[in-house]
Amino acid sequence: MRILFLTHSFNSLSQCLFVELRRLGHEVSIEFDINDRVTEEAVALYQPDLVIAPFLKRAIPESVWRTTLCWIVHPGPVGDRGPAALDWAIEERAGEWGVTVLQADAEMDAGDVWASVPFPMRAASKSSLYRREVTDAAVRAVVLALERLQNPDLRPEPLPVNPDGSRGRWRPAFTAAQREIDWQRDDSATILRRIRAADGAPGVRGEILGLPVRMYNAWPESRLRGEPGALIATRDGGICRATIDGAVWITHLRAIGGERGDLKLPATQVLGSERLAGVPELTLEPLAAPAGETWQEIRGWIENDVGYLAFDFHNGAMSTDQCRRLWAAWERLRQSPVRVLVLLGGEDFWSNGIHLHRIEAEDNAAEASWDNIEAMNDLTRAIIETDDRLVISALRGNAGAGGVFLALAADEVWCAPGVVLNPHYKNMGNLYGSEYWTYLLPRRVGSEAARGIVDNRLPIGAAEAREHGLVDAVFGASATDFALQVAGKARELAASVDLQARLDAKRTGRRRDEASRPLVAYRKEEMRHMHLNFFGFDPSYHVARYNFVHRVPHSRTPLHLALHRRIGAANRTGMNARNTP
Ligand code: COA
Ligand code: THG
Repeated sequence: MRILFLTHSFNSLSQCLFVELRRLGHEVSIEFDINDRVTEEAVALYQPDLVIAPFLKRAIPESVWRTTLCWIVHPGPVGDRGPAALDWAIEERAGEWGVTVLQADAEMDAGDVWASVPFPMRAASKSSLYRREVTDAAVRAVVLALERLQNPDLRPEPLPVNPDGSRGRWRPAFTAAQREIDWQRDDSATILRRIRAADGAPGVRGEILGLPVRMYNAWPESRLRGEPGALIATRDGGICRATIDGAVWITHLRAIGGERGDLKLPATQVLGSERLAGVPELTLEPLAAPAGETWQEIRGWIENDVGYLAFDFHNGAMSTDQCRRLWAAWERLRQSPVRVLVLLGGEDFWSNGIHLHRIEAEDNAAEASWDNIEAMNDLTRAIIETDDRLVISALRGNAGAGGVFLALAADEVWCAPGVVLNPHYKNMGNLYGSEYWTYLLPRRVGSEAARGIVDNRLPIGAAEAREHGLVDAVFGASATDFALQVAGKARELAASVDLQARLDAKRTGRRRDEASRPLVAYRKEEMRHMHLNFFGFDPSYHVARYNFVHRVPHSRTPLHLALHRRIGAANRTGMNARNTP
């Protein structure tokens, strides 16, 4: 089928659906929801069999849904309606939730139901649920709906009508007052729930040490105590705030009304050292198991002769200091005698490369970008040059840009089934990219495929990545199942009789590569390009970064996504756009 995605942005859910539908043989083109006229134009150009709205905040115009079948992917069970479905599910402590594919009509989210897939709720933030459970269920629901569409005997079900004639249950957006926290009254569980229901956006408003802020990314703390509302500790940029029955960690804040008001930054950076004077920094040794529940960004451990390093950086973004800390943890882990090391990344993201928000907050963004890339490169090199251990990257979540190449620095890359990779930099203002990608990508896929991957700028699903040789193995029924199986497979590797032979071969291979072209030469050449991107005349990267971190709405759909606009252009010039990426 010819499917048009009408979407607010090409977010993780739309990307996952995109790779899965293309895998099923459908052609998918994308149009950002800019205004009704542009939407009508896209539909006229492409004449899709079906419009799918994976992530849409506005109404599809009647001119479109009357003439073309349109499906809304709603992150709620059958009957649930409105713009804040997950916020309500978290706040009301739903035990089970779901994703429903509804047909768009005049009344928002009240159209006939094509499919619905349930999932068990987890104590996690809205964005984490969205990226994992909701995305998995959305793919399954759309696939079910497509099966139903192929079968003329199966038609969609209308929503049940209420006694007053309305359909389903409409629930409005949350107000700021509904999200408010009373630190003298609310217990830790309530506070966690409030912040999680508002995470990644819009955050919970409040005041900390006199500064009006929005709070993000909260984690339980089971040991520290203090006066309710007081800040009792800091750690790696996060703050620990006492509650009436314990304490919680809050890792990120946005200052309200500040000069750089809408940047989401580590809490301690937003509050500043003056306000935080007297609050102790409670560092944690990354390889020591923490006592009780707490927040720890980098955690390493050894189990069954395998060393593991998990790094759960918020949104997968890795600032200069986070890269340095991770590198230090890596070196610590290397001091142990284990011969298999597994890089686990985070639960939601493996890594998304340099930290664009932190860079944006610096006075000299070009210098900050340069430093961050150098730190990513140092870390990547340390992994590539680890020639006495077998290194595995195990991707439980998505990776983008430099984060993908960091993963490719390992000897083997394993991937959970729903993972989406974006192994390219060009979407960020035509960045050339570093992290030794010019060594690591052709080494895996060959130079021609490498060029295709970076030029196409499209997301790549786990299965396709496996076919390209970008990753070595995809297994497990889900990300959770994958994580369970990783331990078993790593343990097998550590116990395998040919481990020593593999390590010998690795060392020989690395020496051969180094002799043919040293790593430093790759880095130097990449950084020559990066210098132009950061310090040169063309400001594209700085503009793209500004738009990204400030969430500037799209004003057009890029042509690499809008197939229909390429076809339009090709028809006019007599070219065949479908075959020209
Ligand atoms: N630096 C800082 N923040 C980043 C980031 C990065 N490299 N990558 C992602 N984020 C943040 C986003 O700002 C967003 O923040 P918020 O929700 O807390 O406001 C959050 O991660 C999620 O990203 P978003 O695009 O909203 O949702 P998604 O998970 O559905 O989409 C991607 C994922 C990969 C499409 C998208 O995050 C992306 O393009 N990232 C940029 C990758 C990049 O260019 N990295 C650096 C270049 S070297
Ligand atoms: N039919 C048509 N178009 C649609 C839907 C539909 N477009 C997408 C939509 N479903 C997805 N669901 C919603 C439901 C409600 C709202 C937005 C998307 C909503 N928006 C508020 C507004 O527009 O004023 C803003 C809410 C907010 O603050 O976030 O109420 O079924 N044709």
